[in-house]
Amino acid sequence: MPRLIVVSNRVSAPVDPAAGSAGGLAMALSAALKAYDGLWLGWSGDTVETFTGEPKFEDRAGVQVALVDLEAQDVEEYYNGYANKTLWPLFHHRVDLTAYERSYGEGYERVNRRFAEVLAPLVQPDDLIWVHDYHLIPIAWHLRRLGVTNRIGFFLHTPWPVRQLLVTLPHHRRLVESMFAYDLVGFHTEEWLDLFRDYVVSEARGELDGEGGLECFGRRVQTGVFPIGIDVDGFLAARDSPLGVRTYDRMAASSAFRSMMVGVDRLDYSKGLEERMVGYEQFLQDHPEKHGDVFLVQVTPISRDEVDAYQDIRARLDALAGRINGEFADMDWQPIRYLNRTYRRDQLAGIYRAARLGLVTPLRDGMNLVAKEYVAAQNPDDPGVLILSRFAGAAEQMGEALLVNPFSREELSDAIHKALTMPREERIRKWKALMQVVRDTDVSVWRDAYVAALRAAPVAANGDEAGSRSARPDAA
Ligand code: GDG
Repeated sequence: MPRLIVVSNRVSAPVDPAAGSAGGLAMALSAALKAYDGLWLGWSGDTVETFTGEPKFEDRAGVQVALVDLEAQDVEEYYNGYANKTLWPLFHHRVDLTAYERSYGEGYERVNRRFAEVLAPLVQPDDLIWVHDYHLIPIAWHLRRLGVTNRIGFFLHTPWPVRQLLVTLPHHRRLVESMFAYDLVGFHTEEWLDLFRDYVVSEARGELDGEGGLECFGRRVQTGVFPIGIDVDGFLAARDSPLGVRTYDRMAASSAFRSMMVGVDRLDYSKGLEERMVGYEQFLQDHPEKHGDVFLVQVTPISRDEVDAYQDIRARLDALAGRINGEFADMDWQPIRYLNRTYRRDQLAGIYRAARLGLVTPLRDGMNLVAKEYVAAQNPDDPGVLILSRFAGAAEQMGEALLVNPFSREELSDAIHKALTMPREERIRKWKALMQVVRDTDVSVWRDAYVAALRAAPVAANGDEAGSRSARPDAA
């Protein structure tokens, strides 16, 4: 088995896997790398006065990591700027929040080049290189220019945007052309891959080769769909650990004679948190008889707080949760427990298990692992019901959930009522089908399928040749 080099923006392998970390990519990659002789390279999260290009090597719970420090300007332009203020909102169809600053694009290219310069000397002839997410799309192009001929794959954890929105990005064509320096480009769902193909064919005049490949810009890239999953056994072990069980007991006691609903999401405008609360408010208005019988535990760790849009949504959610509690609460009942903090993974598993209903209602989401964790945590004899947005990538696989349009408060209200009154036999039937999907597509299946496809991909790129053959302009 060749060595696997994983590259992502942050190296967020948790020091203690049972504690976990709030982020889908972090949890998936640390689970994926456990089984491989590998190296994980990315930003340390620290800044330095002057970029050195010298990574720090560490062992994190059995995973070898190489940490790169960046300059403050890099963090501002590449991370807070192009990644979080440009590509993230655009890829989640929030053109209203997308910033189109030239300096962000320059910082993005600079940091991608820097990462490539750090990585190139570490690469051995048989290594496979697997790049993750929108932060690092052009890194393969820079690696090719530095003469790296290894197989390089890219996986996008977010949705791919529709062509009509992608073209609002200055230099959209250059971004897509960078993806043709890879040997394999992977997405979570057929829908995201279709949208990528649509751009390549309709905007860039590329062609499908009939074998899962795309030809464009004088090059060919293999494409594929690889739905990510969770580490099912690891998650079940966390659920059944002493702290997982204690948390379940605590939550079960605190929800005696009441049905608990749970939401777990980073504080992000893509997760549909406002819409969820408004849908729940509608439910409370539609069903006064349920007052006092249900409550929502919403676990929402603060995320990307240096970006204005995140501060804005945080303030709006504080106000909304406060308003709903103020309007409906009684002396012994509060409809929403809104928790801006991070819990350990084993605690989360216990919380999920105690919840009669899992609310996963993003407005647009690459996959969404919370949906899979909620299902995995349930008691097979008396499982809860998953309400899932049809706009999460997970909906492509999890059709047995109650699928909803999260933009409709009435649909959300009806789904909550349906879930709370669903007979046990129906809950068990749905849960079994969903659990089968969660098991069949767990994180090791995802990793192995991707790595096998990368090893099998026809080699398209050839070091210097790839760099020089490409017409991709160098300037930002
Ligand atoms: C991106 C894509 C895609 C959350 N709060 C706590 C906590 N979490 C964990 C959850 C889950 C993870 O964070 C969130 O994963 P998601 O998949 O829901 O979402 P993103 O972070 O946006 O992830 C997404 C994913 O990448 C993988 O490809 O599915 O579409 O946007 O594991 O449990 N974990 C702990 N405490 C918390 O308070 N320990």
